[in-house]
Amino acid sequence: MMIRYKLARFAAAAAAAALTLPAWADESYPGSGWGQLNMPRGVTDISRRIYDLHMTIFWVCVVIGIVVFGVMIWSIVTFRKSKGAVADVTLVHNTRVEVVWTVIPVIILIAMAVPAARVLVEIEDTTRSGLTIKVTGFQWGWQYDYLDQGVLYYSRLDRASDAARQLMSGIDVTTVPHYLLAVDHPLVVPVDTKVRLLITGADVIHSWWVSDFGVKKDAIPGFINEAWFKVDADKPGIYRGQCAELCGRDHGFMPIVVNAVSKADFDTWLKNTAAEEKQASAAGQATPVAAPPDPRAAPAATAAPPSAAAPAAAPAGASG
Ligand SMILES: [Cu+2]
Repeated sequence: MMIRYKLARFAAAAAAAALTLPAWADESYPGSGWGQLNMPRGVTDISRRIYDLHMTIFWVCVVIGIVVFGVMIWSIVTFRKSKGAVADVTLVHNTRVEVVWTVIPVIILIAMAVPAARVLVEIEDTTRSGLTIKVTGFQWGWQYDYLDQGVLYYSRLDRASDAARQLMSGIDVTTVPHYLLAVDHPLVVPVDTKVRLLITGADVIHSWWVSDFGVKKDAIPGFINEAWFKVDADKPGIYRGQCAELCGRDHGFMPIVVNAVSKADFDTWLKNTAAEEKQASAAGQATPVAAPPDPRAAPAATAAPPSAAAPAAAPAGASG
């Protein structure tokens, strides 16, 4: 009786907790409420394929769980001692049962491996891209290098978030728009274009992660990792991500923002930015105009990113 009462109380508490879940959700995020319990469907074909694969495997697991736990609970209840059940101690080996419980899981695994391998191959296929951008993670921010367009700039936490995050800043972070998820210079890409990313790290391992694109790739010093995405033609917009590899003190303060724009807008932006950079280098400035004037830790900040270009090649070559 006591156990039944305790179980009922536990069930009531669990139900109450489940009902309050949507209240925890931040309404400023897309897919708020229950949607936040799952991964987003995203805005690229590959992100949707990853999502569909994830849901397929999830439902396979749900069915397996129901069958296994169903048989288990039914057996426990039906063959209990109080009903006069006596344990069978003679059954030590049954070839037919063993073959069945080996073959069925193997078939299930193969059935799951086929669609998973297909999506994986697609994820790794970076050929036929329309734009190549080298992404270098550094402590703490990102450098974007449009290799064929001669545009290079740094992307760091935006001023408002940076001011609010300081110890005893006195700023109410809930008043800062996109707190810790905004940058000074977002990555700008055209929609409906296969964008190839060459991802590396300048100091420690970072990870470039934008869940709406289905991209999460480690940025490792001395290595170039590849990734790609192609934003739907009808879904230009701002997409946010974060560094997904614990990379040190300010790991939580190097967000990623991608501005997906129409092809025409992208061309205009590219032309303007390239012209600005040319002007800046003609004027003898050490850093491109697009790089944010960074008031904090000026010597350290300017010293770190330029070294970003070198280490990718050197250590890899040295270590063979
Ligand atoms: Cu990082």
